[in-house]
Amino acid sequence: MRLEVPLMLAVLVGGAGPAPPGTAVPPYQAEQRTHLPPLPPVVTFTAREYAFVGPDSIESGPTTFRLVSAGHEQHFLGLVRILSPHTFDDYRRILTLNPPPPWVIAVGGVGTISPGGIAMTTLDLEPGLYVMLCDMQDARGTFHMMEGMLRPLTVLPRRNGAVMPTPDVEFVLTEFAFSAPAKLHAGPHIVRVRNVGAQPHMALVWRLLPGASAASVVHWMNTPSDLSQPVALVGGVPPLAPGREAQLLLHLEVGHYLLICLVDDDAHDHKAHYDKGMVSEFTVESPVRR
Ligand SMILES: [Cu+2]
Repeated sequence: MRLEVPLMLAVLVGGAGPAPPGTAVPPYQAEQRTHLPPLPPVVTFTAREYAFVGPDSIESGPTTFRLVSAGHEQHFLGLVRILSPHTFDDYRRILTLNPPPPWVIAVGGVGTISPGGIAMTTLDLEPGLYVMLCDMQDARGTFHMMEGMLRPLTVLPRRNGAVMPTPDVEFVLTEFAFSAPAKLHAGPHIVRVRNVGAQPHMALVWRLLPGASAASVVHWMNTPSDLSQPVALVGGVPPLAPGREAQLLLHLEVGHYLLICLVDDDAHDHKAHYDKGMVSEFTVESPVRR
């Protein structure tokens, strides 16, 4: 499945940033400046085997991370903050530590997308050092982050002045459940995703292929020999530390979807959160009213 850029965001991409001196300001930009608070800038990262292509630094404040999958494998963009005085090299040394030390804070990112897909998440980031990573595995079982999909991102002290857009939907994450609407209308949505629990959680969005259900997806997840992927991956929010939030920009088509959390319960038995209840189905219906 390919996500189209919502109309609102298409306008935003075209209108982001000030015009160079001496050039005419398009009418919609002038209108945005006088009547609306600035929307978050959109920063594009392209994922391929095995690298993220995109800027090394961004301004602080609300920013929309747009992940474009240009490869032939599934990728995501996980984002963690590294607290000072720790460095990127410090993080490399503890990459496989589970759970990570307290100076590593999961701040979300853009959830896994199928090859050719595009997904977007808006995050309000404080200045500091961050790391982007993808820990999907290749056909030999090697994590993508060991093959190049691991790089620092600096969030500068200078703020971009943007404000978070007003969401129309909310997904709330806790141990071990999603609180989310059972039905949504097709089309663009801004979803506020909040972790109110005591553990990190994620909210990946998977579209169920015909015949699949939450139960059949969990069975597939727990059966490594089953290679029938019954879902299309349309993004979502990778792990978010307790108390953090993100905004998901979804352009939903009619169909059946799952929210799923793949985090392990490291505080207890190391079982996956989806095995403890963090899998939730929702239906997307046509917005046409009869
Ligand atoms: Cu969880």
